[in-house]
Amino acid sequence: MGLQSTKHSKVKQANIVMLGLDSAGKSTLLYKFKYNDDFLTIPTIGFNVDMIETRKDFTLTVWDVGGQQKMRQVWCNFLENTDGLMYVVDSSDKWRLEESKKEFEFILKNEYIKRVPVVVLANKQDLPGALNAEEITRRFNMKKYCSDRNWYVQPCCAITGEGTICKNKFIKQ
Ligand code: G3D
Ligand code: MG
Repeated sequence: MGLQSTKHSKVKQANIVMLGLDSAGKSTLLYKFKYNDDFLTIPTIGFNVDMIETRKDFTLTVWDVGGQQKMRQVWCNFLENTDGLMYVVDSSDKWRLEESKKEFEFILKNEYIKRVPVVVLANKQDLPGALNAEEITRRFNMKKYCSDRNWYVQPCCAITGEGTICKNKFIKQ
């Protein structure tokens, strides 16, 4: 796998799958990446997909897959040809943190994304009591569960866009 480019085009392209529980902020992040704007989101039924031009010659195809219980069962169908996984966490939702972690651990076992780099987006940092990146790193057992791949935990706020542009992604920890 890796970056794709064709003979006739110098544009490189990578497939990014964005997962996380419902309401973590995936669709808000996607709109922020794409339009640098706020959107009124509605719960995603199925998935959204968008191309994001990061530079003139580099495009990310981002798959934003619904996070409701029913959709989690089909997450694995989106993982073939994935170059990077973005896992979005509502850092302020302590009640569902364990549930989110379980889904994360489960998806990491999938063969298609073995050794694929992971960025955990510790979203909703603007909300009171939100766990910071260090705490999410610890709670998600990143060092243990991602020991076979490059990973990074990025604190962010999809509403303001803070933390959504990071130069050091996919640093091996
Ligand atoms: P999802 O695609 O992961 O299911 P959405 O989540 O993007 O639909 O977002 C779910 C709700 O969380 C939305 O609010 C959205 O505005 C809010 N949200 C997303 N990111 C942030 C953030 O960084 N900070 C705060 N405070 N809210 C955020 P509603 O009210 O429409 O349900
Ligand atoms: Mg959504």
